[in-house]
Amino acid sequence: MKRFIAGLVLPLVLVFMSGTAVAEKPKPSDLKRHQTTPGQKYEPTLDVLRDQNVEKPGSKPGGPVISAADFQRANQIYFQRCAGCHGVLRKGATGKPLTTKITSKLGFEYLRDFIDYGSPAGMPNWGASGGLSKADIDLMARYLLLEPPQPPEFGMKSIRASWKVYVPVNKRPKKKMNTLDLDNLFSVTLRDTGQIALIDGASKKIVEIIETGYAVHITRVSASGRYLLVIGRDAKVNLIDLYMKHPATVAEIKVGAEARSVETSKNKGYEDKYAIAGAYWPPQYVIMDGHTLEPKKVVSTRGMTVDTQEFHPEPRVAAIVGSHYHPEFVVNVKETGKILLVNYGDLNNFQVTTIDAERFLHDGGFDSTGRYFLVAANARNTVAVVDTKERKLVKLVKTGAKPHPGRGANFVHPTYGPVWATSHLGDETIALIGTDPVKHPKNAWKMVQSLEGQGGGSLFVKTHPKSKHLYVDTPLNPEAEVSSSIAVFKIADMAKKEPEYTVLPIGEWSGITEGVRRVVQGEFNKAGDEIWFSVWNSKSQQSAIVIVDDKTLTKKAVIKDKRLVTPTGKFNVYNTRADIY
Ligand code: DHE
Repeated sequence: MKRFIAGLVLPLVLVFMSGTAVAEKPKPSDLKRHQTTPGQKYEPTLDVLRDQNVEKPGSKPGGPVISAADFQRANQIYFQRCAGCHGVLRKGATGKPLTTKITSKLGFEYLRDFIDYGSPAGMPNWGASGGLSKADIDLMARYLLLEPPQPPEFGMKSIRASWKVYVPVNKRPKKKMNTLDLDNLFSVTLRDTGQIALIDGASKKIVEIIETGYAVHITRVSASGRYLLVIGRDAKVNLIDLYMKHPATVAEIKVGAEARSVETSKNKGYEDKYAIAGAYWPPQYVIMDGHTLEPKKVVSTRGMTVDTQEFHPEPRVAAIVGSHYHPEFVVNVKETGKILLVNYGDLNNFQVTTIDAERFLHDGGFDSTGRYFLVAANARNTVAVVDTKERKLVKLVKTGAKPHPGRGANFVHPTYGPVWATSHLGDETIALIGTDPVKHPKNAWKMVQSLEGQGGGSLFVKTHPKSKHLYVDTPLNPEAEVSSSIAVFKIADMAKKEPEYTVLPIGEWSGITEGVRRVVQGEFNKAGDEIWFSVWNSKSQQSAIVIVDDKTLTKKAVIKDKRLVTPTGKFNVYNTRADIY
């Protein structure tokens, strides 16, 4: 039976009626349709910008009166709850623009009621759900009638001023000074403490806790496997040297005020040479020296959207991967829908190939050969495929509602040959896209199968070349049983029309009884015989990592440690550097 989560499909928007604006309290029978869904909540919260003090713009005559303190409070709410969809500058992103030209037409009462009740088209019901108090809703309606404040830019001067080298290259070890099995080490995001835990794959013991940026997000690994690059939401990049007796940060830098992505150069001859980080605010990417993080070049992503070809003032940088075919980074620009092939071969005669793809690019990964890059344009229910060898768009493939692959999962399907998989935030399906244009040309770049999983609210899928299984998480599903468990498909069973899946009760296996126990992001060990899942509770509650034996699908180990606070992403050093997923 198919189960859809109503409303997950659509972005967080205010819907405007043309002409005179009327926002009515929905009828009681309609209130359910106005309920906020998990997909609506999975939008950027710009917590770092939230805490920056910005100047209050002057009110126009007859405009709302807000004290400086109220303005800062409204600003905090806006950056935390609204800017992810409506944009930092209120010019619109996945949500509609909220410029004063528009809001002044709508008027205070309309805005107040809309914020209160939301809309079935995607605007959360902030008041009715208890997300905002009546006083805050009133404040936000007045705030939207003021001109938006502009957070500061962060150009080369600020970037360079934030750059610190703690251990210069000539003071670093010439060879590995510890006994760690680096290839089977896991870098684990401890989201709410702003740290990563390095966990030994064999003993499952935490070997190091390292301070990183605020609400740390992802780890990537340099081509040689020596350096970890970790990015926080405050746009701080940490370069961690795994050769030191005790792996530690050797350099750090801030590339902006808000960021989510980081990567290193992987092309032959350029291994470890460069690093790159992409920012949400200001909208820009920064190319750095791979050994010291010295900033070399900062490039803005502001520009025209691919479809309407209108100017977008704040297109955020989403996923970045390092090409294996050219000295290039593949940089995905979210709001304009452009995929940039940024050539680092000659930074003085800088070349960028722009591929028009689809708006709202978010996350993605390579196919099994490392040649094709597949990225989800999530609010457009599309996966864009780029050939990184020929440097061109191959196809835009329609999927289910709001695809969210992480880096996706590659395996050989019993009927269709090599495929890449993504699950979805907005429905329960898992889309399989054929990736072999040579031996399976009929299936290439088509959704060859849509599997039915546990439910929507999925973020990550995972398998390994040695595994016979595909694992699908559902951490944002509203049902506790679904969000705390994993669905596993046998790849061999996919030859059937409606393959069944096994449910692994990971939350229960963790032995934790408190909290929501959201189970998120599977990651294999180097050997490909076990998969690790985070049991992600809130900061004050116990979390864990549960390790599953891939052959028997049984619990193998549980890592619990008081230092393991809000573990989310896990990055096995070998699999991450070799792009195995
Ligand atoms: Fe992520 C990857 C953005 C919320 C865990 N996340 C990514 C990428 C982007 C992104 C652009 C791809 C990076 C790359 O490949 O270079 N994430 C965002 C957001 O904008 C969003 C929706 C909201 C926000 O304000 O940040 C968001 N992300 C989350 C979470 O809440 C998650 C589940 C928990 C956490 O730690 O924050 C989360 N995101 C992850 C993980 C990856 C990721 C684990 C890497 C997956 C991989 O396999 O590579």
